[in-house]
Amino acid sequence: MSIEIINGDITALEVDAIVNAANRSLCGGGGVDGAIHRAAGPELLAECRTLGGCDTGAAKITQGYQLAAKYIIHAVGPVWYGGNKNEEELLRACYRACLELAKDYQVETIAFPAISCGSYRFPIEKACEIAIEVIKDHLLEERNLKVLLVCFEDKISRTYSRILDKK
Ligand code: AR6
Repeated sequence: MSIEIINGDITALEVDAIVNAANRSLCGGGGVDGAIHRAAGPELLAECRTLGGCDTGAAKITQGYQLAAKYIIHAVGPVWYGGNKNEEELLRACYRACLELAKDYQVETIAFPAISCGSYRFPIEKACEIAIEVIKDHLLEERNLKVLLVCFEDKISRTYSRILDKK
């Protein structure tokens, strides 16, 4: 099964699609969202403005503009409020929505940041487990898809490695 953990900046990857950890406005922000908008250039914001925002747990796709990636899949993860606001299911839905879009657009390689693990404060262990569970499930049907889990923090790459080794 093709899941690879890599460290570094998602904006530099030569893949078919990178995923953005966006907010509901889809109009940019900090963290990985800010980095992607800076690297892709202003045409990205122009396209995002036509999309009418995005619900939490859902995703929308745009072109990659100045990125090497052909597409950007903008996913809106949940803010962690303590666990009683359906956060885990929303994060699951978010990963599923990205993978469905990837399928619709014939994406062969997709790179994910750790959605909701920064400003949105999702517990890292839980978020990594959800990501791997949903991706593994999807890979049972989409055997040719290659998935990169891109880590900007050591703690996240260590957590992914541990979970992947265990399963
Ligand atoms: N490449 C890969 N991963 C990165 C990069 C990068 N260039 N930069 C940061 N990360 P966050 P969220 C990691 O806060 O929690 C934004 O303002 C980062 O270390 O970017 O889903 C949006 O507009 C962390 O592990 O996203 C929203 O308002 C992970 O990406 C809000 O933040 C996610 O951190 C979304 O919050």
